[in-house]
Amino acid sequence: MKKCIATMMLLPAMGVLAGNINFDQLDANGDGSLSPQEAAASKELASNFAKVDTDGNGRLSKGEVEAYLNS
Ligand SMILES: [Ca+2]
Ligand SMILES: [Ca+2]
Repeated sequence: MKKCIATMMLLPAMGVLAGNINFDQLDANGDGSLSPQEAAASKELASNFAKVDTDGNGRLSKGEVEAYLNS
């Protein structure tokens, strides 16, 4: 039971970690995708841009960023 409670307390903390990349915050012009310039605001996205951009169109969609974060 104690272990269960600890896990439940850890989950929000993990959410905060994932929240380091906030798509809507990074999408400065609100067009629903991140340009390389917008992604540059996140060190992690900037250094993994090509990896996150799975369809290779030079922009990161919300789905691409979420897929990367969940990988
Ligand atoms: Ca944008
Ligand atoms: Ca893309």
